[in-house]
Amino acid sequence: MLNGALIGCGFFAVNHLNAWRDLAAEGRARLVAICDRNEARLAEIAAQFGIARTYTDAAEMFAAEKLDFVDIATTAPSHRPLVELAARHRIPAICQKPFAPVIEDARAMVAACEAAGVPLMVHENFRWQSPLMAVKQAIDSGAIGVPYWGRVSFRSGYDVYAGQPYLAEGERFIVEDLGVHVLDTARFLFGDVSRLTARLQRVNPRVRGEDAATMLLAHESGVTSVVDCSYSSKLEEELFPQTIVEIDGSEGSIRLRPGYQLSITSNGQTERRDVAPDLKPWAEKPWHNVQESVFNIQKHWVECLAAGREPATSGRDNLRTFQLVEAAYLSGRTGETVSPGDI
Ligand code: NAD
Ligand code: 89Y
Repeated sequence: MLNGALIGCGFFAVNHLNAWRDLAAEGRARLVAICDRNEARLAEIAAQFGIARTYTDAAEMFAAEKLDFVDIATTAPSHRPLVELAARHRIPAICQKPFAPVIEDARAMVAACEAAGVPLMVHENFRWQSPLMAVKQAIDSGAIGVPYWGRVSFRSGYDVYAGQPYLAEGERFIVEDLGVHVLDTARFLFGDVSRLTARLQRVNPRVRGEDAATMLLAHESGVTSVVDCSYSSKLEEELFPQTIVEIDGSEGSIRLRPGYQLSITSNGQTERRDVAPDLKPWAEKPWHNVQESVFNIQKHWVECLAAGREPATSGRDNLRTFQLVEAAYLSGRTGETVSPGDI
């Protein structure tokens, strides 16, 4: 059983706490301490999850606790100081997305953890959603031959600002917050990207940053993909937080449709499957897809720590997804096509 601590007990951290509780029940890892600089919130979460050791200061917690890992679930501006603090204490760290406000901070965190010899994983959980893992398995099975085209799409009108008011306030919004997941999913499915072109739009006047993005990606594998996301889509059927996927290959096609319906067409035959995620006892629709992926990524972290393996979404890996985010903002500003590798 690994002993961990959680820093940041806000809106999304409740999912981490529930997933850690499930992993503790499996005898894998448990939270022994939590930290939040908001005392009232800290007390509320401590009572809800029965965690006795609480701190308002992360440095005090590192000094007092004997930890196998730390899970950082604060928003991006605090990630670098907290990850560097963990590195100074030689404690393996998970860091929520977006990894950092700018790529220089992300590179500094990766360097600090490498210098300290400690694992670092970004909580980039969308590729741990079971429907998206089923799509990846379908590609890897060879059923559609060689993929040459894809679309990874997330379009919604869900009121994300109610739970996460800071999303409406930043200069950057949808690419940094949500597009990062969709771009990472495109990398997961089709591999690294050599060229990216983006068009960014702000549709909702109450939001400061862009709330719609359309991106065209040239993957090194030869796949051309379209990655699009929007929080200004007033649809007949609200799909939050589903990612819709279309893939065409030399011998067939894959479609992940609304309602988690997967179809794989191969040599003229179509196999249809319901790949809806599990509804964990603590999960709540429509978030259950994301909530299941939180459990999956935390379990992956525990397995990687035990085996001394690099996590799939290590800090180093996430730098390549971060380059896509920066490339999208650069392309959106200049209208030019950008090579993410040059960023
Ligand atoms: P939040 O503002 O509700 O919670 C953040 C908490 O961290 C607050 O309670 C705050 O007091 C605390 N905090 C901040 N700095 C701290 C510090 N230095 N020391 C101790 N406590 C500190 O934010 P949230 O909505 O829970 O989002 C947290 C992160 O989770 C964001 O980066 C967000 O993008 C991410 N998120 C991820 C997903 C996902 O699917 N991966 C979904 C939603 C949110
Ligand atoms: O913050 C975002 C995330 O990571 O997933 C969905 C979200 O909560 C709102 O865009």
